[in-house]
Amino acid sequence: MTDLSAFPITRKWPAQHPDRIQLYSLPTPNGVKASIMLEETGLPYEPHRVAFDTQDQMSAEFLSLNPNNKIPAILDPDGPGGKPLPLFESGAILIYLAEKSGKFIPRDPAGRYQAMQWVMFQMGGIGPMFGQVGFFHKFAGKDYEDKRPRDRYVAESRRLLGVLDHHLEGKAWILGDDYGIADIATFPWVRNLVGFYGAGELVGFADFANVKRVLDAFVARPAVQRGLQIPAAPGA
Ligand SMILES: N[C@@H](CCC(=O)N[C@@H](CS)C(=O)NCC(=O)O)C(=O)O
Repeated sequence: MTDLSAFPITRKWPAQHPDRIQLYSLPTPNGVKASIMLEETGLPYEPHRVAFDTQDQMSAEFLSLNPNNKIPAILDPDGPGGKPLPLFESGAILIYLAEKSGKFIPRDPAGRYQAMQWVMFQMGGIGPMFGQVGFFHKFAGKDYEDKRPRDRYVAESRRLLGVLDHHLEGKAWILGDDYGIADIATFPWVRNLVGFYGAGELVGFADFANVKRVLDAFVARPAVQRGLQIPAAPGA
């Protein structure tokens, strides 16, 4: 039987199945990247809910795994060399799970770098910029009188959507015919921008028909539908 007791995070979120990948998350645009990937690969895992309303992400147990107090994070009891591997940052988690499962990343080296390039594009551009649109359009920043910060992030988000839209012309997925980690990184954020943040009109989403087409295909995948609900809310 696998023993994860050396990891303090398992004291707050005990592992019922310590032989499975432990997922610490919440269904946010970064969190669902990990749950969707786990659902897509079929790797056995056990989800644990990190509740923001009770500041679980600031607890000593969570910080022992991710000192950056952000979800998602995982603990794989069977990491490289058969040793447990704790891991945070959703981009690193996607790459790790793709390599572990041998799925959703091209086998050829050039294709692998293309996948990483688009994951980095999401991590460094789409996520941070769309997140700022959320702050200035939906959350506390919407009450700021000065609209210049909001407009700057809207313009940059629109520019990024244009880059993605142009790239997706004639393609089923970001890497062409094959669905993979670049899509799993990117489309939860696009969905969130036009859905939860309600910023579709603000960024002129109707101008990006290719992005809309691929978003619809992404959301229609059964594993995506499941991953968007994981970890489930209490009582759900
Ligand atoms: N770069 C990180 C960002 C993760 C992130 O920002 N997570 C948010 C939810 S989407 C979070 O945990 N926020 C909690 C907090 O800031 O206290 C990643 O991609 O994993």
